[in-house]
Amino acid sequence: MIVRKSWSILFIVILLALSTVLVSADSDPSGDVYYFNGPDADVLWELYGDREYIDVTDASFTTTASDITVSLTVKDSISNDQKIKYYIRVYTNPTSFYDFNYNEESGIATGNGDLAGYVDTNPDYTISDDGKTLSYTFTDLDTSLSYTMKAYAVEFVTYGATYDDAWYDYAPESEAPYYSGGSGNDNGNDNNGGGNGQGGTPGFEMVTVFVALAAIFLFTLKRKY
Ligand SMILES: [Ca+2]
Repeated sequence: MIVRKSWSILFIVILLALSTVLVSADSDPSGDVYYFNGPDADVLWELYGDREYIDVTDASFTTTASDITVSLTVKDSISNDQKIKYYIRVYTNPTSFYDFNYNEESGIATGNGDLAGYVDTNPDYTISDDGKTLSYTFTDLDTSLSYTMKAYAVEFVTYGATYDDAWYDYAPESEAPYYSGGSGNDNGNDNNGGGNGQGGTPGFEMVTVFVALAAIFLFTLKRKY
């Protein structure tokens, strides 16, 4: 009787674990904002350094059975300046993606390419109590697909510009147009996070699998002793 009960609980634990979350997170150094000199410049991108409100420090997405929650954290706080925009994308390929964009206290979420059809014109986004993290949950998606994240913050020099002089910060760094694929050859102090995010492949943390394995281990111990 006890054995059967144990196995039932174990089964439930495994089911719960497998159906909960997959987290992919990328931290990003601070002080690594780049300046885009405009489409006609000889040098398009140069390291700028610190820039309030758009210095991304973390980007992550969490996948559940039907939803994907995306988050972007900046060093100072999410700004409502009209020249500042925040973009978070999860994509299955370069032309198929879900986008969440935020600017001036309003946002929009869309599906594009193979993922077209998702439109949320009044998205229920959240900003954390400390003002640093912007989050949004895409609902009722096919979460069995393999998603990759790309997030960035941009501050345009001129209001209304869409491709002009501006400051940018990307996470992970490998998604940036100025990413050179290595460390130490971008004039400076970027990529100083050691192995964290270097190479930029978001690592899926199989948190739930470890939970399940730990549960199995504990139940086995209990049954033996
Ligand atoms: Ca940064």
